[in-house]
Amino acid sequence: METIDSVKQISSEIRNSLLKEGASLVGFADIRPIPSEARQSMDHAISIGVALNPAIIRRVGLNGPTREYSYDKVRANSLANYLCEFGTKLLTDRGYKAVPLLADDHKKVDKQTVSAPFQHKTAATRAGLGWIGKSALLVTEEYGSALRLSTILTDAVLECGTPIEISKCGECQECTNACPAKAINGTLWDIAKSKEDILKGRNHLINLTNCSRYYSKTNEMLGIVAPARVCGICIAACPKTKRYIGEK
Ligand code: B12
Repeated sequence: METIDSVKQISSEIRNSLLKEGASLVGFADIRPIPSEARQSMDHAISIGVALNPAIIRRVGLNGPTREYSYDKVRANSLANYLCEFGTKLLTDRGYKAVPLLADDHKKVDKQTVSAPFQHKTAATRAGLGWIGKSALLVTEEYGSALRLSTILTDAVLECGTPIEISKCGECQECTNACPAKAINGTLWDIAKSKEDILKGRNHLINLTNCSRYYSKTNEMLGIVAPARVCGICIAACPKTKRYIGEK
């Protein structure tokens, strides 16, 4: 039986270990509002964020998609995957169940709905790490959207953050105006829509066809192949990202 002290202790041990191993952000989430099948019957999640290289993101803001960003995406995914497996072992060594959901989980994406079985951004907002921006990306105070995410689902009781359910984008339209594909509608994230149907929650924010078409065309010209395909213009345009990369 967990006591408040034991929950605090394991949470701080896991957080500190992940930060020491290279995580940029770590949060604990109560994910019980998500359908049980999607969360594999686990009640909690650990959200892990790995920041992208600020100089590389600055150049995406100036030049659009680049090969160097595709390499940095692979680098950040690889660290996020390592941290995910490292954290999973910390939990299973203590007798808890833990399921690692890796950063590069594109193979699990349903082609019809263009969605994974569980969304990393859901764990992140539930952990209180940030909100969903007009870009449909997670926006954090510390790194803006310049983060790759991985998630650990677990039955361990953890000291959970306060979920963020309201967008803090306000009147800002920087990502909407920057997107060359006109894929961003410019509307505020409405969690009621996401709760009703997560696809509806995303589709009121972005147009996937426009996003994918632009990214496929530019990546082909640059010789970038899946799974390293990138755009990143909406990441670079966010004022919170700009603060992180030293542009504001
Ligand atoms: C399929 C996919 C795509 C597709 C579709 C994008 C989409 N938004 O669905 C395409 C190919 C277009 C794409 C593009 C990009 N992607 Co992508 N993609 C994924 C993937 C593999 C699955 C996403 C998914 O399931 N979509 C279904 C929709 C419904 O969910 P969602 O939009 O991802 O998340 C919603 C829920 O989390 C919900 N939500 C949030 N909080 C809560 C709370 C509650 C209670 C509920 C009910 C719901 C809820 O709101 C979110 C917004 O719609 C994820 C990895 C993953 N497993 O999460 C990466 C992921 C979302 N992509 C990512 C990135 C960075 C990109 C790109 C910038 C590409 C690039 N590398 O340059 C672009 C940006 C496009 C954009 N503006 O959204 C990152 C996002 C990181 C971040 N900071 O937010 C992820 C998480 C990968 C990672 N490991 O870091 N992607």
